[in-house]
Amino acid sequence: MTSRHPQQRPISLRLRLLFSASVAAVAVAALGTPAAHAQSPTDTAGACAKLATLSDFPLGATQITLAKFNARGSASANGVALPDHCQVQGIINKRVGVDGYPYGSSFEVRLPAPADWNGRFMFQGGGGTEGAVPPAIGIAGTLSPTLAHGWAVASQDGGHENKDLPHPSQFFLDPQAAVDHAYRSIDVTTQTAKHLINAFYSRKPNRSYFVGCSTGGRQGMVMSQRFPDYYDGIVAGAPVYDGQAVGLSGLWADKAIQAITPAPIQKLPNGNPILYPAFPEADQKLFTSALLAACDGLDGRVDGVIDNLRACQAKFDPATFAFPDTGQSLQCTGAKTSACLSPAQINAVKMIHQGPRNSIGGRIKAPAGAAVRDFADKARLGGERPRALAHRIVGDPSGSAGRCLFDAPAAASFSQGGNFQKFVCARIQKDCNGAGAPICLGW
Ligand SMILES: [Ca+2]
Repeated sequence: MTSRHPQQRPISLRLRLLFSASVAAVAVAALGTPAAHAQSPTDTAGACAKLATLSDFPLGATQITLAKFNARGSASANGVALPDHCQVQGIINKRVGVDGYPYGSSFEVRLPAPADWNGRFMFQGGGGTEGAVPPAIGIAGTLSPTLAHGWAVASQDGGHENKDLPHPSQFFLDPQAAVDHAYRSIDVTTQTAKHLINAFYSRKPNRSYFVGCSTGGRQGMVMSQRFPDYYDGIVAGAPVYDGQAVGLSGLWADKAIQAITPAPIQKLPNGNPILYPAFPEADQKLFTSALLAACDGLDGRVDGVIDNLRACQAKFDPATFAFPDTGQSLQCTGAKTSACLSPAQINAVKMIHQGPRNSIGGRIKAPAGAAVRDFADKARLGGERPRALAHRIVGDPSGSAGRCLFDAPAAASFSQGGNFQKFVCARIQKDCNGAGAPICLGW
């Protein structure tokens, strides 16, 4: 493995080994190699303690904060007792961000005793916007915890700790933290984990795998493009692309449903509104049955799956649809009953399907994955062109601030000078914050 910085070479689109989860599970299970030598638990504990004083890390700014030997059975995961292992924690590039909050890539590496090590290394991918180091026990489907099967495992926090921040999305306002979450944290953690493995076992892993789902799946794809030499195999489960499109579309849908939720809107203990009464499950099922009745057969097979989306979009208008067998219109012509949806519900569905728009009807993000690429932050996804709005939200997007959020791209025209992040925050607050909560957009 080499440890070149991503800027030092062109992006490679080579996908080294991209498995489906099931194929990968079979493949990696067949690649085991016994550890070369064995040590007693006492030796293992001593070797573990020595890692606390290791100094020649590939990244200079590395601090080890824990090097602890855990005896077999002292902890368990998924009902499986964890083996003797060395638990190492640390932080790389600890610093204060431009927003004044502390940042750095915190990581954990768990190393089974040399006698138990199968010679392999697994990186356990992150989830959501990260913000905490998950226990590096080796979450990998039915192989979990892989630590108990002899794997050395690493995990990390994406370069920020939510406990240190006022909001989980705060880190998007620090450019380095955004890059850390995009790809840098998994890069430096990989290098550091392999260094620790080499120090602990006196040899490199003979096979290395990246396993992740959701954000971890995205990280797997980023690994394949930016760091194709790091891993012999990658399991990229349900990779999340274009998080901005997903986030904005979700917020837009919440807005549409919230607008028709009967007042007073109840709230969960955490303050989030309960929007379920606007569109309860029975009404959701009614809509689904109408959609299937209109579109299932358009792909040539009535199988409960709509494969011809374009034809469906051209044909199906929930405001005018009537069930062919009963003639019942989907939209109520009178009072709301269990057999129809109110015009307000139909309108909300059409708004959601239309996707986020600004106040003059301009498209911000296309729904259903057809993202407007100008608004995709490719840096966050591991690509090369960090130029567009990230649309990350700090604060409460409800109320007037939420309305202004969808006009935010207009502010992008002011991005050529000065500190864009602060400017957008200030502008949104100045224009929209009279009755709403503070809101800022990250870059
Ligand atoms: Ca079908």
